Amino acid sequence: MLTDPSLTASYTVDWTGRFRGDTPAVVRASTTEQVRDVVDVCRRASAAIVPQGGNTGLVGGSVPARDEIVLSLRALDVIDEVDAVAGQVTAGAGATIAALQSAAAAHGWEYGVDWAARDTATVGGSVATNAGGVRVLRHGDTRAQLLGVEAVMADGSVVSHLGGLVKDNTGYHLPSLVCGSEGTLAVVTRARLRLVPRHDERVVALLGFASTGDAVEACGALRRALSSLDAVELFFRDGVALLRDQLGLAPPPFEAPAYLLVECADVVDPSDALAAAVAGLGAIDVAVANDAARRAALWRYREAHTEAINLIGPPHKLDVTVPAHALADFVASVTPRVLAIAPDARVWLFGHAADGNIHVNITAVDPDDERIDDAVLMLVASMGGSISAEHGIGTAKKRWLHLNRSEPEIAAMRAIKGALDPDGILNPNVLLP
Ligand code: 2HG
Ligand code: ZN
Repeated sequence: MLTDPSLTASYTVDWTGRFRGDTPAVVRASTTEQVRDVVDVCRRASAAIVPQGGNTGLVGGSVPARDEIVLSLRALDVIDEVDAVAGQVTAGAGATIAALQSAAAAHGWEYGVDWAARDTATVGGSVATNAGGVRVLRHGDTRAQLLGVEAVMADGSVVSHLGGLVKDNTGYHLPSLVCGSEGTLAVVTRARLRLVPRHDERVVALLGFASTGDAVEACGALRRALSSLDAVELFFRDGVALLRDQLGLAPPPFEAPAYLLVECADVVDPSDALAAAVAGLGAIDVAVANDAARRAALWRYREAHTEAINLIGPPHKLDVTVPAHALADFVASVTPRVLAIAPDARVWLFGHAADGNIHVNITAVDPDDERIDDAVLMLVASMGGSISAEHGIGTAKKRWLHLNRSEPEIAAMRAIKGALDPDGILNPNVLLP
């Protein structure tokens, strides 16, 4: 247990520096029994808990906003032997996504969910937030990988459902409910995860387009043509210039108003299939990378956006989805909407094209100016989109939950929360308005 503020400091602020809090204590559990004991003690003392994994979340969901106890799960990092026949593994909440990837790879499998914070983000946090990332188009989100969880409930009981049965229709599926509940219903200690076949033959292409509309059209065509498609990521000319200014990144091989970064992966080299699919897309230019170093260099143009923006931040981070047919329109209209409120704002757009998931980052404005969030999230809702695609609600978005969830839905969520955590000790300040 850490109580010295110089030791607890890193647990009380998020990665962006936007969300800061305070805590009387950080408890670092290394077994499920210890987690249970902490929950027991906290319940008896009416002390609220914020469960925390890698603390890479971007909506203030893992920071003690109101002096909660921080329950760090990072030390529960054991990854059991991969079941190479079933293609499954049980991983501790504190195992990083990168560690999970290497354990899977050693047995001829991969984990299907991946994103830039892989070296720090943990299995427990990814389950709690239903993390998405760059491969959702192929493998689905975290919930789609989740066969079971072990979790400590608010009453101190431990539910354990780690048998890994793929077909198991025996009532309410607690793992699915806990997944995406942001630490409000249970503390995840272990997860049983589905793996996907390892695809070692990879090719990455950077495609330039004259407009967002062209890029969106191309994304649809690539999805229809390529069964090996792993990722289609979208970013823009101004974001690339920021990478140059803030990180000193060399410019990409060509300039374009809009970029798609496309990755194909298969057991046989997918290069020819990708080249054939790209030929008819109307891209203004194309760069292809086959070897690992050049592939990573192209990926950096996309993955370094978060880091570069934070250097001029902290930003408003709005992680939204809009339907495919509205994506180009959204990209065209969101910046003018923001500038109408804050003429000096800088609006940075990038994201996961195939999911319609755009990360709207806004800098050069007061991080607390909620008029900005209002404008963007209401535009999203008016287009039939979601105010949180993959980052969750946390403390940052709960004021806007009603834009996506009806009164009866919010009432049902409250009823579930009340039933499973009647004393309100599990992450009580996130998610529900
Ligand atoms: C990504 O896709 C992450 O890189 C972070 O979801 C997005 O920084 C962001 O807004
Ligand atoms: Zn993302």
